[in-house]
Amino acid sequence: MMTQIIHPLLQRALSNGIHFEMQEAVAVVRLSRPLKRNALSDGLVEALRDVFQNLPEEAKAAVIYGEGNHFCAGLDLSELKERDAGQGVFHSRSWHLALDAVQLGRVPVVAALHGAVVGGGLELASACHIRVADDSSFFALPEGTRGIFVGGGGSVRIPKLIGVARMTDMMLTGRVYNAVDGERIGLTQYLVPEGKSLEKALDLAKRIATNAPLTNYALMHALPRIAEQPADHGYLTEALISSIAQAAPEAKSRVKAFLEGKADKVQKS
Ligand code: 1HE
Repeated sequence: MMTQIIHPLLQRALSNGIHFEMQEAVAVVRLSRPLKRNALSDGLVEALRDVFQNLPEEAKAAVIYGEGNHFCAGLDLSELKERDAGQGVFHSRSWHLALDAVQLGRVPVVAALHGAVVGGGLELASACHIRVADDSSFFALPEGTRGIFVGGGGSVRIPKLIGVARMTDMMLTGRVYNAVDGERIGLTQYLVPEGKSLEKALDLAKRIATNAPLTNYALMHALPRIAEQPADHGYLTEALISSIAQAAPEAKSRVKAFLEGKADKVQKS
């Protein structure tokens, strides 16, 4: 059962094409411009930033999904007006701020994908920590054919998922990946039957919400940085963050519960 929470800091977001509600400890964020296939207008990008920068304290994980038949059709092309180079830089940087608020916020974010996940929509999905696709999902970067380039952090995030060669191919040739191939190449981590991605994403987010907050924080903020450090720096950063995590009272009580036979074992899947 969903309960709607109108957080004062989220008011502007709500009037700009975002729907927001809490389900237990999960913030459920819906792109809500179905008539425009959830195309990301400047207002919607700002709204995303506001939502993820101001999640209620009780949120321990988040899910983002799209209303209608598609997750997101990318940049709202009707707003693509003549911009000089400086304005273009600021526009792209506004996307960076918003999608950084998703990726580097307070809680892990699970994207529930269906239909078109294209252009800026794929950039948004790439800023999330887990991507769950249903069978109807398809992935493309039509920027190449529109005569533009990714501007929402896609050239940083997407090659980390699928490699530079595959992203180059998508943009040069307009290649579209279906849901099965999207999972095969690493665009998504989960593939579920059509209509089931939101349910699966919510299950995962509820589970994530039960983790020790410091572990989730380390996974969001330390792991990606460690992975980009030279190995000797990475080992030191890893040692520091793991020692901080294991010193927390929450870690002590969880390990104690396992040793006393009171916590779940790892089960063969
Ligand atoms: C839009 C947009 C949009 C739909 N901006 N209005 N993204 C693209 O190049 C993808 C463009 N969109 C599509 O290819 C298709 O619309 C979809 C495959 C996503 C969906 O197809 P469909 O048949 O369900 O819908 P439709 O009939 O194409 O669109 C319905 C309406 O949404 C229609 O408006 P209407 O007033 O005629 O009803 C479309 O014009 C509108 N619409 N997509 C504006 N993207 C930070 S840089 C990021 C750079 C990019 O993202 S470039 C890639 C842009």
